[in-house]
Amino acid sequence: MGRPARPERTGRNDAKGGAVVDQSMRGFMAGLETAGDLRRIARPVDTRFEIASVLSLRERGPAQFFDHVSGSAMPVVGNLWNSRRRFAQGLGIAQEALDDACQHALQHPIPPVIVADAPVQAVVHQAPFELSALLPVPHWFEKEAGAYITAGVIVARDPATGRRNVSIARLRLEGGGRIMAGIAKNHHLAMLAEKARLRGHPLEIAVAIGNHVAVLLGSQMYVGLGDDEFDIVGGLLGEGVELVKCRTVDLEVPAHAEIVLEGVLFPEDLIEEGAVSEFPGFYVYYGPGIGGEIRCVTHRRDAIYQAILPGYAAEHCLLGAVAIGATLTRDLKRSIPAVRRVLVTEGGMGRLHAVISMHRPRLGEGKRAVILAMGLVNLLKHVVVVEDDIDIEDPRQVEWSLAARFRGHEDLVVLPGVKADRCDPLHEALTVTKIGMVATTRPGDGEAGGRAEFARPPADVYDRVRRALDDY
Ligand SMILES: Cc1cc2nc3c(=O)[nH]c(=O)nc-3n(C[C@H](O)[C@H](O)[C@H](O)COP(=O)(O)O)c2cc1C
Ligand SMILES: [Mn+2]
Repeated sequence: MGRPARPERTGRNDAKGGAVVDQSMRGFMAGLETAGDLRRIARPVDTRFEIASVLSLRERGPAQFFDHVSGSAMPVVGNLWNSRRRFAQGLGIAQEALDDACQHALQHPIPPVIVADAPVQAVVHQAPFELSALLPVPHWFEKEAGAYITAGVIVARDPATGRRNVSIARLRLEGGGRIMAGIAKNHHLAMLAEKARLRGHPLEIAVAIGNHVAVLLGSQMYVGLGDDEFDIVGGLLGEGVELVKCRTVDLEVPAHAEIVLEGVLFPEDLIEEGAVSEFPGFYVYYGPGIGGEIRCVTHRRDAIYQAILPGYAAEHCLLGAVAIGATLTRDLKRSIPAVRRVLVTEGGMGRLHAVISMHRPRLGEGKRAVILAMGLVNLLKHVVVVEDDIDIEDPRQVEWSLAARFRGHEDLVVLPGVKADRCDPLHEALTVTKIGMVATTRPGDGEAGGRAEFARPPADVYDRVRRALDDY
């Protein structure tokens, strides 16, 4: 089986010596604005619930750029990466090539490049400061106790191995430079915090805000503990992501980001979170999060603050969906070569539902794929398997498969009482019923005279018309 080739890309710049690809978020925004796909909002907006309301009412269309945020000199951009099409545009490829680009990046990671000077360090603020005065951080939802940074890509180092980790966790502002991070226990960042706690040290972190989609998408890839997500970012960009050394912590951050926060997490310092929104759209009550402190903020001279609408929202769901789908495609193919592609769907909150396409699976092989996928990704609970004649991005075709190829008595897999993710809205004592539906053909389907013989005009006429279709 051929390895996916790196798709052709556009959007290169002519910078001498440095990056060939524009690694900034603002470069992409300029292109969007030219294409009429970025809406500028001149009317002053409040960080308290007003930005949240606009972003949720305009969840899908153009990116939203808030020029005037009350009490802040910094503008805010939201709903920037809210479709698969945008992701592809950001990577300079066609939408159909997004999957292959992710596969290529996972198979051909490219290490970062360290640069000496970075636009993101043009302005430097040292503590003490009031973070909410420096940054226009939105307060999103009514029952959440404070404002959350939602697009912060957190860089940290494993205290035991020194290996880097890159991921997103929302950070709540707690006053002054204080923050709180609610991190799932199974995430690498939580493991690093736990290692630091056992050593009796704080965990240094650096948080990059205002990133190229490659950085956001790379941060979401399910790679192993010790694997540097920045290498995947490089694979997505087609060149090493440019990093600059932080001013006050022993970490490196994307040089082309808009804003960077440098500081520490105190793993012993637990702060009760209360209600927080999660991707199912509901409030959840996870208990205590980890406290921390930001001691230095650097940013571009005219920095733009990026906000990702949390909860059941396209951008939040899709960043996870595309990354989880890509890692599952890779992992399933390794064990079951008939697997072609895995799509984690947006309706399934970008986390809980997947469609797997397979090429002529053997009897029972679809069920094997279902169980393997659920075993690999704790979150997955409803999985549909279809044949590779189906476009899995088209829900109509997937449903057609269920109508035409799925027999409930034989093709349904029901697994009650499987360990669930803490985010599953239906879990009971952290277990849930997981279901697989295998809607693939069986040997003999489609034979002349059978029930699944497609009705078409005679092949000679049909093919002749197809070849000359433009003439009709
Ligand atoms: C917008 C956004 C917000 C997220 N917020 C959180 C969060 O608050 N807590 C968390 O544990 N994971 C959060 N995640 C998911 C993690 O970033 C993701 O699972 C990541 O792969 C974890 O990587 P790690 O295991 O290397 O730490 C968020 C993801 C996105 C896209
Ligand atoms: Mn990781």
